Amino acid sequence: PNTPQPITSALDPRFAPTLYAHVGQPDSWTLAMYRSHGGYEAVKRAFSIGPDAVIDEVKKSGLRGRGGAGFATGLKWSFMPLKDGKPHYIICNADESEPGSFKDRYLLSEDPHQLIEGMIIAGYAMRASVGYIYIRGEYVHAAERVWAAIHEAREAGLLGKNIQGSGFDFELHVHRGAGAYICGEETALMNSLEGLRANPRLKPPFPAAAGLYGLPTTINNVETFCAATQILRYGWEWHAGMGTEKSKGMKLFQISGAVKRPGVYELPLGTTFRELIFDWGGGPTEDIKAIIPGGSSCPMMPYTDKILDTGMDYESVAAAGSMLGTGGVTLIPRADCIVNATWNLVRFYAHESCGKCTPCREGISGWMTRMYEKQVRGHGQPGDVELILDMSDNIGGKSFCALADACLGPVLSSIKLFREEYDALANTGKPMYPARKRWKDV
Ligand code: L3W
Repeated sequence: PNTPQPITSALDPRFAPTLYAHVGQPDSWTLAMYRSHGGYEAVKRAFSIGPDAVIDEVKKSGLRGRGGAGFATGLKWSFMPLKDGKPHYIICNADESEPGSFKDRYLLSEDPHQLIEGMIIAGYAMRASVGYIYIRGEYVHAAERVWAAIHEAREAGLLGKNIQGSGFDFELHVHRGAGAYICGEETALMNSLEGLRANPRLKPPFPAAAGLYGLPTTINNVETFCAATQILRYGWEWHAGMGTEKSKGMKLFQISGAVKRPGVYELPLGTTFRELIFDWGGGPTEDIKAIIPGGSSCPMMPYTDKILDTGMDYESVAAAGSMLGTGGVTLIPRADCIVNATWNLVRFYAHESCGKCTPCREGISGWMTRMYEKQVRGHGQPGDVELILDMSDNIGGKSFCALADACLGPVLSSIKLFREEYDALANTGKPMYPARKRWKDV
């Protein structure tokens, strides 16, 4: 299960090769191969322009966090106090676990030096001397590749004391998670790194003020660090020249579900859903009724011409009523019972709840899961949908972190879009679309 799946990554020849340019190529994970195509030139440039200019460059590039929130990266980096004399940390969030998201795993396993280079650049810019790469427990193969790449980089003098005569000391460590989605929440991740139970912390204070061990910390996603490498290599103008006015650069979009060519596609932000699904994904395999645009936490959208023609950038997807998130697009077939499909997601969030706060522990893991099971097993009663909505109202915005709200994304959107399916199950106990045989049932 830890062997990478075949990659259907496709680079659009109209755009300069970037993050996935070497994914899938022989020995792409080795230092020799990485250097053969200009690897570690970006870090040299960073050392030559100085830390403040690096932050300025990332700011001007318009890069926004690729883990789901889309927060401005340069701004986040500039929050780190510079003259406090305390140790600073940077962390790479490689706990990719959001259903529908599978872009980071290939960056980690196929091009780990791109990430390491981005982290050296970020560490230099933010005066951090230690970086941690927190890798999802199930990504065994990816963790081994990253660990080996760090070893190679250290041997080559790219990590350690006085890197390449710059006077900058930087060390990197890999930390493997144990398979909990909540560890992708940045404050839970820091607790986990500290050896504590992975319960989220209250924000503010944000990590730049009080992060790992209470010290200034910046956490970015794998794709964000890799994009920083490319920005330092090609310059901010190159990055700012792609995408839309407020969503700049290329993005790793993932497509899965009922589509002919599922995979990861590197395309400019603002590319339409239609282009991703048809030109790159080869089109749906059957009649589709809903799209999840950015990983399961993002509300479902109807599969209509209007949505298909919507650009995949932070603003356009928000205007269409959802979120771009990680860019993990999932197509839901017409013939699948939406209540059953949503129950699948509810069970995921229920299982991954850390149990710290009552609305999530009792609301999602308890009440919501049982209500969905009741419907899907055919024991629904009139009034159940109203009860689910009432429960959602008592959970939404009242939990400690975003996990419970994330679960309500698919719940509320599926009720809004496909109320008739919910009513049919609640009132008659019979789904409008009976469960189909799956490979595991055959
Ligand atoms: C300083 C402020 N820093 C915000 C920082 C904050 C964080 C970043 C974004 O969740 C989303 C979530 C999921 N001063 C600051 C500040 N920051 N205000 O900016 O913060 P935030 O709170 O908007 O988001 P988050 O907690 O990082 C991430 C969505 O992503 N999502 C999740 C995907 C899951 C994965 C995965 O498994 N790998 O990516 C998908 O859509 O719902 O909204 O660093 O500290 N005033």
